[in-house]
Amino acid sequence: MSKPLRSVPYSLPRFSPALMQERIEVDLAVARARRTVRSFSSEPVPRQLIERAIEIAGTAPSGAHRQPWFFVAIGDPAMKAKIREAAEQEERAFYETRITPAWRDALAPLGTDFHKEHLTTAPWLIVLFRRDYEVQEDGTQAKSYYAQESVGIALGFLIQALHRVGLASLTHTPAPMTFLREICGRPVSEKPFVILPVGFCAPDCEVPDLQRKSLGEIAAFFEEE
Ligand code: IYR
Repeated sequence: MSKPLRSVPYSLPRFSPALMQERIEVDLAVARARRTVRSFSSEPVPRQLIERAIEIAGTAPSGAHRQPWFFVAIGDPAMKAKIREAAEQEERAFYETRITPAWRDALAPLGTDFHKEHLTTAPWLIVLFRRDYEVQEDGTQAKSYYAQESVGIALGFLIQALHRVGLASLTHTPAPMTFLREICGRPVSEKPFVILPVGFCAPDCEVPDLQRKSLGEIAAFFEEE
């Protein structure tokens, strides 16, 4: 049986109500300025920034604190080319045969197709793996809990951390993504979750003019009268 962890004191900084409001307004404006980008500059991005962003992602909460994620950051052009080739092969099959009419209709406003230039243009590809169990030193397996949810939260942290320093990203999920395990040399206990191309926006970058749902459309509040 695992022993309970020792408890340590914890507190958060307290801000005045006005400062709390000010800070959250700033954070909202920053969040609203984030867009998923498909057009990257090939300008290099220092590895240190990618390392820090991954460390931020690694602070995400996880089921039973199993931290069921692994990040593979790829800046090597040959490896990126290999990933692009495999991804485009899957995407071509998706767009030509596997896609359903409803899905095609849903993607039409975004104008995506099987060409995945961003996989070789972006200076970094971060491949995020979901770890379903961890093989311990004695050979037994420690299962992850809520691995899918935990990795999703970590990805959210990662995207936001990159955005806050002016780096664009794209949540790219070719299906199936099993080729990533082999290219990245990961064990069978890990499933590819997403490929995240990361970099600066291309100078001529454009994004679809989409609208986000309003607060009233995404939330309900119940308060004491
Ligand atoms: N994986 C494909 C298709 C695709 C699917 C969804 I859902 C998107 O929001 C966007 C694209 C592709 O990357 O083109």
